Amino acid sequence: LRRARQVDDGGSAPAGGSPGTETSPTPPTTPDPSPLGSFLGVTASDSDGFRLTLSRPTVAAGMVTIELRNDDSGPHDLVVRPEAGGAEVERLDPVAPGAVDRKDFALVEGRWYLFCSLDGHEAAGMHATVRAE
Ligand SMILES: [Cu+2]
Repeated sequence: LRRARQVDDGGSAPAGGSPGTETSPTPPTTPDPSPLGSFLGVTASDSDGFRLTLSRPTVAAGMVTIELRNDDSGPHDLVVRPEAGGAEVERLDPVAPGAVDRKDFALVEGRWYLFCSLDGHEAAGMHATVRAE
C-alpha cells in the first residue's frame, strides 16, 4: 500500500502542475508562404488622365489573382499579355463604375503588360506593367 501510494504521488505530482500550457509558448506568426504575393490589385481611375494603378510592382510567378477596381465614372476592362508581345492570356470583362471584379491568371516569370482594351483607353494611359518572379 505504501509503495503504491508513493508511486501514485510521484506520478501525480508532475501531472498536477500546469501541463503543457507554460512549456509551449505562443507559436510564432506563420511566415507568408509567398512573400512576393499572389494577389494583384489594379485600380482604374481618371484622376489625372486614364490610369491603371497596381498594388505592387512584383508578384510571385504562378497563379495570380488580379482584382480590377473601377474608381472611374465609366466602364473599364482588363487584358493581360506578355510585355514582349503575344496573345493575351485572359481578360476581365468590363467592370461598371464603382464595381470590382477578380480572376485568376497564370503568369509565368517575366514582365506582363496590363491594359484596358476599350476604345482609346490604352492610348490615353490606361496601362501598366507587373513583373512575375
Ligand atoms: Cu478603360
